[in-house]
Amino acid sequence: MEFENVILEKTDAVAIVRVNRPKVLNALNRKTMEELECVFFELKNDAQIKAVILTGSGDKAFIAGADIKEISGYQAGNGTQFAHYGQSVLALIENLGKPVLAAINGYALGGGLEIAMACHLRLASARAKMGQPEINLGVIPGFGGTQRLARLVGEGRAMELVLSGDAIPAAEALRIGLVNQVHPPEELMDKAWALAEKIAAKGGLAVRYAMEAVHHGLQGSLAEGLNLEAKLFGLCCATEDKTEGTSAFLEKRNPAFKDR
Ligand code: DAK
Repeated sequence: MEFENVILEKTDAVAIVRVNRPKVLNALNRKTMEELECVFFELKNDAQIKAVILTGSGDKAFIAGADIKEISGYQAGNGTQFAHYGQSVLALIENLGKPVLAAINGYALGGGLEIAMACHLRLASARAKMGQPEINLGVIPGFGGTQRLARLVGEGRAMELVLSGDAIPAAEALRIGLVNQVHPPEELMDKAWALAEKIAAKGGLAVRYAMEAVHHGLQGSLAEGLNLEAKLFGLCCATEDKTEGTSAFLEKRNPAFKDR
């Protein structure tokens, strides 16, 4: 399927999704959000694809936020509606059942940082800058930023970023745990690709259950999380991949997982 603002490439088990509006630093308008929804829905249902990289076109921006021109016309009703819609697209990414790696190749601001935080892993270019500048526009983050940022970096740091509107450099983002890795700009995509391929070679069910245990476990108490982990561990034990993985270890060979 051809899209106007999103490019989808698939190679073996890894897909790259590129937001492609470089003239406005890949800002997210409604059409781009709809195209991302279509693309991620397709990737969720594509059994060949086992890991996804999300990035932005050009060398300046990952995504510089929601399209300010578009949101300038919003009133209370369609503002709330847009926020709910955006949150549903980010929830689709977060619950894809396969890892999505954000390759943050430049500015990740506002909605851009929010979409990166809905991804499972974040790798940044050393040139990237990240922040929640919504406060400078008289609004607050509307795509889950107030919630996911605090969960990732803690309440104090999230409060500082959301209230100051300041953007922080990649090195600081790494220091506070907002991104997993920082790389020279020219190496970012190779590093993201290598990590995506590494995860894609694992058993898909174990990857899915591991993501579910970490992510959903954090929503409740420790006891609930441990209970969820035990349940998912039990499900892993019923898979062919567990038989293959343990046999391969004992037979001193590489496992060939089948995601069953
Ligand atoms: N939207 C629209 N256009 C944008 C844009 C954006 N977010 N960011 C950049 N552009 C456009 C610029 O207008 C400019 O267009 P032309 O003037 O060339 O036509 C072009 O991209 C290049 O940008 P600059 O000339 O500004 O480039 P610089 O290198 O000088 O500066 C910058 C780069 C990233 C520092 C600067 O562009 C900037 O500050 N951009 C805005 C960043 C920002 O504030 N992003 C957060 C947007 S707010 C909501 C739901 C969700 C949200 C809000 C409400 N409700 C449901 C109500 C989410 C809000 C956001 O994400």
